[in-house]
Amino acid sequence: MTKLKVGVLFGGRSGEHEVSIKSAQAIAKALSTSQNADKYELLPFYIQKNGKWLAGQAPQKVLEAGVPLLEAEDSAANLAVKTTSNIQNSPWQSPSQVAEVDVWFPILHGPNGEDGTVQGLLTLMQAPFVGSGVLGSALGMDKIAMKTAFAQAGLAQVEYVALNRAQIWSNPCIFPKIGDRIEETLGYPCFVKPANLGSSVGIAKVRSRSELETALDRAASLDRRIIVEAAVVGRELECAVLGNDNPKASVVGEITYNSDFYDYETKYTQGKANWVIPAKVPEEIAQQVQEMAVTAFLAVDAAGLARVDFFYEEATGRVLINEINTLPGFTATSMYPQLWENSGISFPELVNQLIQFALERHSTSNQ
Ligand code: G1L
Repeated sequence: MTKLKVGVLFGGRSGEHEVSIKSAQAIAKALSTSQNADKYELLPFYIQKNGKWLAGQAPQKVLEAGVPLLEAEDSAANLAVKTTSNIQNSPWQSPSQVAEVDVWFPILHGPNGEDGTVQGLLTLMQAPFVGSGVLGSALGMDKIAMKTAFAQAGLAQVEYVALNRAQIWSNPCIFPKIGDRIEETLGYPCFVKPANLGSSVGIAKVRSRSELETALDRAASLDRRIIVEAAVVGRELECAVLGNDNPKASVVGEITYNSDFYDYETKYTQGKANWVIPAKVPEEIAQQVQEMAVTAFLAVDAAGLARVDFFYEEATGRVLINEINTLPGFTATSMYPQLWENSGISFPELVNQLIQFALERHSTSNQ
């Protein structure tokens, strides 16, 4: 039986380069387990921090070492892509090993942090790939677009105000109105964030009009689109979704924090998190989370996989959706695979199912 060649595309120019290497390592290991080794053959492709695509020995070396390849080390490496002066690092230049791939695992953010870009490239190449397409990836990356899709699907979510850079900067007369609107609809404290989830910088918790003004100005210097969200006091629940048109939800997990750090701000900076899987919540809450997770998955046109994050307000019994992540952390110990492990799907089986869903979606797509 000829094996299916699985192209694992990892590394990349984003800040998540190292996370990408760890995720690719986990996938490579899963492909070599006894249940998968007869069916699949790994073809790794490594995108260096400088944007160069490497195939052959160099990516193998990176997977073995688990650390980035230094730029000085790449001279002897096998370039997956020959570059020309005007099209830098485009995979159609010399698609040698690229053309052999039967199905892709794109384990990276778009070249400059905006997503849907890699998925667009693979779509143009008419190649099957794991995960969401252009639309799902793009909606999963932009908090404003994501929340619009959630609202349309009738999902309860945190109150927010969406803004763009021009509104914040171009007309000083508008600013007091923006401030009033934020204070009326959200109050303090609230969170100012760049809409692009790829960038973790620029998030600020604000408690007054002057802090709000400073934070909006700073956020506008980092992103054209800005979102201001109300603060929620609630437990954080997460649910994994797997499938295409008829996706299934995993058991629900909870992220808890050391009580000393039970503050939204420190949660993200300190990261003193513990997981409880399955979450200790009433059965009807778990069920509601699972239904909302599937609804969110369909609302943004996700495919293959997504992790959906929620707030559970115990005082009111309300479940609010926070965000969907179509590119979740993907090492064997990451939340997404752990949620499935606790739902009866092992990591190697998860990788197998994702490949099968990618093939299914490709053969039934209307492109
Ligand atoms: F290919 C999958 F399975 F769709 C996939 C792609 C990307 C799973 C997980 C990720 N995650 C990421 O790329 C990352 C943003 C966590 C960096 Cl590794």
